[in-house]
Amino acid sequence: ASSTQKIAILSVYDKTGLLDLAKGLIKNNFKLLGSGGTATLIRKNGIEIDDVSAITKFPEMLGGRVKTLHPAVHGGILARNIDSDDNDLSNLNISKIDIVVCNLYPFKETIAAPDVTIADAVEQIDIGGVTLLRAAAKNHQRVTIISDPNDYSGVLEQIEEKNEISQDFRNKLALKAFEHTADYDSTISDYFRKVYSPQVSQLSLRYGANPHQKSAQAFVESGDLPFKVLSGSPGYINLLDALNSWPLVQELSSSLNLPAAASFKHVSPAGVALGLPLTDVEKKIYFVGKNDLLSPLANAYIRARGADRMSSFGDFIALSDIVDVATAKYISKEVSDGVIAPGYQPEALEILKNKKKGKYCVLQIDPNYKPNPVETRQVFGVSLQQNRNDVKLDVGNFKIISKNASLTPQAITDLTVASIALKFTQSNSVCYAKDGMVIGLGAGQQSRIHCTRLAGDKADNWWFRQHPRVLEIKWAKGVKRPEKSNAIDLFVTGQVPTEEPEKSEYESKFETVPVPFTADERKEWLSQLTDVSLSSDAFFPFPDNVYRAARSGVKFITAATGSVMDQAVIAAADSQDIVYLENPIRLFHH
Ligand code: 93A
Repeated sequence: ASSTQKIAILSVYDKTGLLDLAKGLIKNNFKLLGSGGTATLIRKNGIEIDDVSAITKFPEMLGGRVKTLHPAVHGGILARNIDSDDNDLSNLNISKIDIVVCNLYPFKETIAAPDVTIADAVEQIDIGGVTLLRAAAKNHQRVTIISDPNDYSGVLEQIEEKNEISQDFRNKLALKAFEHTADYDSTISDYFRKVYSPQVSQLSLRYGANPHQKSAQAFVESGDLPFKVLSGSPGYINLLDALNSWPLVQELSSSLNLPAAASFKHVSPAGVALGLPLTDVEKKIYFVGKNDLLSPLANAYIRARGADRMSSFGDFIALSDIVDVATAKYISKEVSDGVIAPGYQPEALEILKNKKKGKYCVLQIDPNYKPNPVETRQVFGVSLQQNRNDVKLDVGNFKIISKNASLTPQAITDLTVASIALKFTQSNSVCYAKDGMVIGLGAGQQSRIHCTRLAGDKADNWWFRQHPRVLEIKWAKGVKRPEKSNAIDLFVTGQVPTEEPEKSEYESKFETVPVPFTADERKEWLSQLTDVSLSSDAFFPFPDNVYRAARSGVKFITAATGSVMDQAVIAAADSQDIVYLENPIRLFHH
């Protein structure tokens, strides 16, 4: 080759458009070099091309495993237009390569076949091609890398028009090549995770969000999964719940130095609580038996499960501490899907393993696991990336912006519980907390006042469940816990059925049907609910939220500011003598 003649090296598995490209390059005075099959096809069609072995002085070997891996090739590709590189090349009699055309062995297509063996898959791992792509892409300052047949015509057009390829086009082609090799490598590691690392760094799931959504799996791209499956087999939504609820209880427990529990449903908490002692009334409304074992962790879960028994039905549980027998026994009596905790006492694990005929999902999380600070997910084929919301909430240092500034230690605790709960709740969200537990949470509403009402209504229900008339209910024989919870919910929300057949169904649950509350009775009972704390995951756009909260005994609020209505919102709080803390951090979560 004369020193001015440009050189293109071609090595493609997918030979689409190859002949037209080769013809075009020849027409523009390029010298062509090709690997075995590529050169053969081009030559057969009467186009002049040399074998790569003409410059390597080595034959292809190992059945094609080594074709282009040679300093004559990679020196020619990687050399810059600088004197020292030019000297090296001329000393070793190597020519610069200007264009690399390469696409890779069909690894993806190969492993898609049903009976593929590991040996088949291994043979389709392209080494030399990836090296060509990466070397040429690295040196895109000088070299053009074409990895996609769709770019052949664009390259030829530029050569025809101005006898060169623009830097801008070379840059884009280099990016495309890097994306191609990255995608290729991730396909390879995905394959080997499944064959060499199931249950360790990869977990196949029966299906995704719905039974028709196949190919579901959980995996980490380095190291091992941070949890072990001790029993059952988690589903896709179980894992969404587990991986949102665990950091919640971990953060809450370490913030307040008490055991913490969360009861999740559909990726939001139904209940969150600290392991504080239960009153006799609480024991009753949470179905704690006279002789039931209790422990701080059991108390935490009993309260988390009891806040909103309707929403917690079939929950996924997170526990901050090693699970003891008391906690496992209480869980064993409730309808629940699974649990995540840092460990289990052997006897507790046996109890949980026997739940749901062995199908109860028991996960053990590594409490020292630190997730990557950058998190990425895909929606509709587009990747979205952000830093994790790993901010620490320090409610005690939030600024008080109301007239009433008498914050109590209990309120700091409750505002912390509510705010940390919201950090892991689908937005919009508003949370009411009291005595170290969530008593009402409104999640996933587009309107803030709807969150405030929903959470407030839930807090009211929790309070009405403690009314003597509910505590004194005489149940018919054989009525189960969930049926009791459903009937109580109708009773306390004032939705007692009046029409058949629902009326009879409802009444059949009781030995004596309780008399519905009058409006005055409701008002009187609700007026006794007080010292409730409320957190909102973002600012209140209107003062209506504050008035609604006040009707459920809210005396402490923390929310972000930044609304045009801030002043009206604070004025509303002042009118209700509420202590209002400015949360400097918005807590949206999706
Ligand atoms: O087995 S390889 O990894 N060893 C190599 O040195 C090598 N060089 C190019 N595979 C190699 N290739 C790949 O061969 C290219 O990526 C392309 O997919 C294929 C083209 O082979 P042929 O020209 O023989 O059809």
